[in-house]
Amino acid sequence: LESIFTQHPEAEKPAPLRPRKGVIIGAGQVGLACAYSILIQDCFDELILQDINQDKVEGEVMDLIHGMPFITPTALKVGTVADVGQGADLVIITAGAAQKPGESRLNLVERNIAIFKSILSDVVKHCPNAILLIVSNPVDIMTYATLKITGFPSSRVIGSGTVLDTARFRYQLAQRMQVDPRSVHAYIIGEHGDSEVALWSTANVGGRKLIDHSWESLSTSEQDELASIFNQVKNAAYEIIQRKGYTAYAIGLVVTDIIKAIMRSQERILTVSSLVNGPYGIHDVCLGWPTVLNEKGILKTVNLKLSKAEEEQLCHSAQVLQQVFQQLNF
Ligand code: 6V0
Repeated sequence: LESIFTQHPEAEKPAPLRPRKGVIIGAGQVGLACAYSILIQDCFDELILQDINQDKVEGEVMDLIHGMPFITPTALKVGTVADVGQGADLVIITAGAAQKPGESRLNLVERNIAIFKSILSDVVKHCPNAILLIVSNPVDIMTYATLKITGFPSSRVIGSGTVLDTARFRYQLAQRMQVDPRSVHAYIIGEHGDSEVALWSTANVGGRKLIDHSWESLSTSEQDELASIFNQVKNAAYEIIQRKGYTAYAIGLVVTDIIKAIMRSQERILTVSSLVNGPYGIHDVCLGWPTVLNEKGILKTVNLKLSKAEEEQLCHSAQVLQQVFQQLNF
């Protein structure tokens, strides 16, 4: 094929640009939904998929690669943080064990922590400057465990937190009010799970608060309506898993949004999970909180002004997470 082109006699070699490199560890349902969304939104120059199931990850990469002519190309590879993934900017962890019949949530956490310990020793060795984005559940516990295992600065250890729950909340409210979800400003914080907290006191649309005064000032039917919206948000994953066995597409888009905020230094506010130390007497626990992200990871967090009820719910959520961690053999 050499004869197709005439090389320019004075063509200069371009100075090598440092490629934006990402690694996804765990190419299961969630890892692949992330990979697909990351590829079509052009987040990295190089993306590496790592999984213990070598045949599966090879097949997935072959399948994805055949779509490259339709998108801005990314060098997509099978590999690990110890080989082609060395020096990655971002390492996304979606690896995890699935719950076995009869197994408690705590057993699952212990198995996932064992998996994380084996994965993270290579990450620390070969990607010492990476930002880590944890997606595996229970995400707040796994984010805290990652912080302890790696010793990385807490500004570089981020969990997907309640970004997905916040998206579900905005979607439900938007449906009810018939507006675009992007015009609804409302957050879910705390645990990504049963103890999460809806910030009703600050929820607003078009500059108008959803609750004018306090929750107590609402009528019973108004309270019931809002409570039902929040329950749909909280139970969304159970409802989906009951029908199709897992959730993947929305978390894939969530992860991509977090990655774009970091790689493009957007300084966006997202309710990621990270180490919280101080506000409302909450110490030494990772949970979802409105956080500003840039190319260095976490830049700053919002000083929330919570209602009394929200404060109590958030402190309870922090306690739930701390209790899980205390029961672990860590
Ligand atoms: P899955 O489809 O079972 O994929 C897990 C993958 O991890 C499999 O391909 C495994 O082979 C792989 N794996 C296991 N051990 C290792 C290891 N040591 N190294 C590399 N790969 C390994 O699960 P799925 O993709 O559905 O879910 C993954 C995780 O994401 C689970 O913990 C979910 O609970 C969690 N989710 C988190 C969400 C969030 O909002 N944070 C949302 C949805 C799911």
